[in-house]
Amino acid sequence: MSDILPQIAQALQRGDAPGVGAGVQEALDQGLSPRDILDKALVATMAVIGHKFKNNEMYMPEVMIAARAMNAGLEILDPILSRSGASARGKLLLGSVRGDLHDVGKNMVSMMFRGAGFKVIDLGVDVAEDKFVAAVHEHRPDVVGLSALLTMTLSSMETTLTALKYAGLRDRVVVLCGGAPVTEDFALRVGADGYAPDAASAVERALELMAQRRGEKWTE
Ligand code: B12
Repeated sequence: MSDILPQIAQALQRGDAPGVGAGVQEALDQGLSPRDILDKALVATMAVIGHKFKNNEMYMPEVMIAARAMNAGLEILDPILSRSGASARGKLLLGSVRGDLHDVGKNMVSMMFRGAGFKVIDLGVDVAEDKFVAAVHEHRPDVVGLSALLTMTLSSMETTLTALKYAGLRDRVVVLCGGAPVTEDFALRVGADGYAPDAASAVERALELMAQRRGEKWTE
């Protein structure tokens, strides 16, 4: 097997979006699995970038450009990983909460849910509480997914849940929280139904919680 995965990793570290795109396409053409490309090249390298950012070996503009390159890779994998013949299994409304501009993890969550047959409405980043409320009114989702990557924006998760409660919508939806600083404890404390540590387990958790809500046990 060629060394295409390290090449993608290098392009991602350089923030070379066309390079990441071409590399991902090349890896697919070579028959590598989309899951391996995602996990072994893209997600693993974002973790390295996160480490460098933390240690001041990479700075904001570089990380921003790398995130853009990561999203370019995700865009190519998206139609493959989210391809599904299943009719809509449910509807997910998703967004990064107010004050939070991180979207790479959220985009992966979107992709996994679409792959599992969900219809996904993605409100983007820095989504204010009233926007979530209006969108729940409009789209009537089964699940609302809140993403936060900053300790500082964890409070926006809480205020979003409060806003849903005051709008009389809280009991109509399953609310799932996620993002690096989020824990199950925190999610339950602020009134969400649950938490998932990553995009793949988020789908399982959502299905479980949806089944509980219907008072039935999920079997699959
Ligand atoms: C990329 C990045 C940025 C980019 C974002 C670009 C973009 N388009 O997303 C830029 C450069 C803009 C940025 C800016 C900032 N960042 Co930043 N950033 C990162 C970095 C390096 C990677 C994040 C990422 O993409 N991870 C990869 C994805 C795949 O992982 P993930 O997001 O965790 O998502 C997974 C799970 O968490 C989960 N998940 C995510 N969302 C959801 C939602 C649901 C519903 C569920 C169930 C699951 C789920 O599933 C995902 C996939 O498995 C992290 C470091 C890190 N280690 O996380 C710092 C980090 C998050 N940033 C940090 C900081 C401090 C900032 C800034 C404040 C810096 C500054 N001084 O201004 C600003 C704030 C901007 C803002 N208002 O949001 C800190 C946060 C510290 C903290 N705990 O508060 C971190 C941890 C870096 C650090 N160690 O210091 N950042």
